[in-house]
Amino acid sequence: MDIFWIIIAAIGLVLVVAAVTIVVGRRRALPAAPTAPALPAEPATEAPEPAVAPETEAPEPDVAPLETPEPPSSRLSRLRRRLSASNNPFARGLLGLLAADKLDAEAWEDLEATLITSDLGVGPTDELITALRREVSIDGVADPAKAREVLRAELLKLIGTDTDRSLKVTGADGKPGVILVVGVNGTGKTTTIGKLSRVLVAEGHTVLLAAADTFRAAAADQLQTWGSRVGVRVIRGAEGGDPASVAHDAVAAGITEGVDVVVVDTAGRLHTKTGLMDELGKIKRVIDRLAPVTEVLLVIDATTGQNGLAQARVFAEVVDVTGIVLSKLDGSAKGGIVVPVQRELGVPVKLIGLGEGADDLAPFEAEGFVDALLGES
Ligand SMILES: Nc1nc2c(ncn2[C@@H]2O[C@H](COP(=O)(O)OP(=O)(O)OP(=O)(O)O)[C@@H](O)[C@H]2O)c(=O)[nH]1
Ligand SMILES: [Mg+2]
Repeated sequence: MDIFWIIIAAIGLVLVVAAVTIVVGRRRALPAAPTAPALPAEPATEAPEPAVAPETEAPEPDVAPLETPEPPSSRLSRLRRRLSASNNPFARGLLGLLAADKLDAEAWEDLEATLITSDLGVGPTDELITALRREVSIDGVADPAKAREVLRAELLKLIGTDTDRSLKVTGADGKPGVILVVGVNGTGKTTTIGKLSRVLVAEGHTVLLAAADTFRAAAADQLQTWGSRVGVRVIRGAEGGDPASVAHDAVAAGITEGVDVVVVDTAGRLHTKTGLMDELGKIKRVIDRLAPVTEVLLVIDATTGQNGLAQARVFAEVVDVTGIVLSKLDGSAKGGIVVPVQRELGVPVKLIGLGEGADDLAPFEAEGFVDALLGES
């Protein structure tokens, strides 16, 4: 009997121990939620943002490295393809003549039509055809090598080989040279000044630009973009401000800073000749009082032909132009325009624009131009 009770007690003890073990074990397995407040963990665990951005996050300096413009002397050879027959009706007409094995009346008429279409003008076309007929056409048969030679010589004669086409960029008495750039709107003045400042920089000159086209703020911005690429400063005024005062400030700054050349951009959008005369006249007078204008460049868009030339003539009447920039001679250009432009305005073409690229401006040079038109000899 005693043993029976001892066994019952032992079983009871075992059961109690087992129950206690299970309960304690379960408790341990439960998440320790109450003791560790794990709830809104995000804000607490992330490092607090510093109120002030750390020094290391300062914005990158917005200064692009300065560009090195191409030396002007190598440009025409690089750009000659843009004047070649595939791009230019003038060159195409001339080469068509060279390719003809027989120069009959029809061939001469075709050539004449092409030359007129290429804006060579009626007078120069007559002169060229007369000279060619005299020298090339022997018994109605053309000798292509001879034709090329004569053509080259006659074109050079029309364009002029002993003309001084250098830019006057040096002022007197230690003052800067001043280049005033004028022309009908859209012809390429601002672009030309941008490209020209690169030519001047490549030649080792120090340059200052004057945004005296105060019609639109965008005009000054456009100039600034060009200038900043080669480290050239732009003096600008308020939109709608007095262009002459911008030109004055720029030339005055140029004198104080001792720069070599100041280039002045102007607006082309003047509707009356009187308005144009007043504005350009005032700009020029104001500059001349400080440092004489050494060069007045008239920009003419070669694609506008005789019409563009007629518009350009108004500028030549109100200001003494000393050189022509013939822009946009690439693409649809009509190279023949060089001849009437010089003849009618009595001023040499000094620079040609051959594209929208930064270094697509070349010094004009008769031999290089004619050789580019006629292709390799
Ligand atoms: N293809 C080609 N485009 C050119 C050349 N020169 C200028 N242009 C383009 O002609 C357009 C007008 O040029 P701008 O320099 O703004 O002309 P702008 O005379 O200053 O014009 P305004 O300030 O309005 O009087 C631009 O799109 C130039 O990129 C060139 O030689 N060839
Ligand atoms: Mg402009």
